[in-house]
Amino acid sequence: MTLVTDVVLRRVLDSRGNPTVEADIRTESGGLGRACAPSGASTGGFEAVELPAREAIAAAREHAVPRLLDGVYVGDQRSVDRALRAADGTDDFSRIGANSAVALSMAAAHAAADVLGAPLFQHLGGAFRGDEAPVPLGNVIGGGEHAADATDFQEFLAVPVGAPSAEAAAFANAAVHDAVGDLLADRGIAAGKGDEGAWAPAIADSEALAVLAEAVDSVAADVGFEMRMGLDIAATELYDETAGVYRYGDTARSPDEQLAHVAELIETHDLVYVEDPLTETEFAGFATLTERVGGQPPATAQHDGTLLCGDDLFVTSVERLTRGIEAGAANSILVKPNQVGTLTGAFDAIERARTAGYRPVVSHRSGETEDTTIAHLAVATGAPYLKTGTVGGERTAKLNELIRIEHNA
Ligand code: 2PG
Ligand code: MG
Repeated sequence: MTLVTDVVLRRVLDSRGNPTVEADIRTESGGLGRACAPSGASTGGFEAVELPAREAIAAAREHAVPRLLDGVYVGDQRSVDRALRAADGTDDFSRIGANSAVALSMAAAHAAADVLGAPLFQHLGGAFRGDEAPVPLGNVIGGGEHAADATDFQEFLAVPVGAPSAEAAAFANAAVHDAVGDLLADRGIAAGKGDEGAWAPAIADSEALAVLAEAVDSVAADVGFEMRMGLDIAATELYDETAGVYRYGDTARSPDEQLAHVAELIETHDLVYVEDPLTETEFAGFATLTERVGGQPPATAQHDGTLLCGDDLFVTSVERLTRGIEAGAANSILVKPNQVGTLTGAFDAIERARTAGYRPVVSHRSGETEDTTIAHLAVATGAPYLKTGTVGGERTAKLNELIRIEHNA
């Protein structure tokens, strides 16, 4: 019933106007699944390899498609992903490209859901999901690799911890985005938008935090539930490996100073979420920081301390996460299916995280499409957070899908 009978790969546009890979998978019984690969700008050094779209498509047509057509059932996701791994034959998908792999892996899952006539999250295991939908994390101010001449930190996030629903949270984040725009205008600060639709003003991180705090407080007063703040520091991008320092424009922080700076920001601003505060090889530094702030208040429904999330540190890899768990590094993992190349890889990372009490945060990439798979993945796995921006069609595609899922629509 669910045997793969046809696979099509094409180049489509992503939100930066770059080519990305889209996959269509058809089944024997007429099921159709379609998915697109996202693409990062601040990619971790240990991620699975993205190839130029044309190259990835050619390689996948040659190596992966024949295997998928050779008796693979879309309903058995592990066997789909095993076929992709076998077709690739490397550890990092450098032969067929993690972009082709993830598009095919996700398209197979969509095809299986289509055959079942069920929403994707149910096929992925969401029949036993809890009552709570994931809370969207809203990137409202940003710089780093996502915008030139803006903040040093990559993302300043609104975190609607007290939202009664994902829908309320998504609208609250959009209201914070709007309020930040007004506050920047009041201060006479011009700002365009970065790759994820966040405001990208040329201001210091401290001023961005002050503006965000004001916006979050005013929206919290309006909506009547608790809103907090978070950061994605994306510190790998700030780290100068040769000099062994974190660079902030003309100034630099040693690894100890960086750690102390982040700990102080968490304490002063009651940050509830901090991603990649240190560079991607700093398991020991992550462990020190986690010990210092990971189990402390602020307490929220999602966690009883600040979530310290590893993105470049873990790259959705069970092996790197296990190393982190053993070292006590971080207490949360960012989950991006394209970092590992398959849905199975993302699921296994989430499972490993859960057994160790690490919170999984399912995430978009800075380069996105209208694909909504991550909204289903977050719901299916009961992830407490979904990081997927606040405004812009490729971001609202996921948020609106989350709202539909919450409404059982
Ligand atoms: C991140 C992501 C998404 P990119 O660092 O978390 O916000 O950015 O896709 O550029 O790696
Ligand atoms: Mg990140």
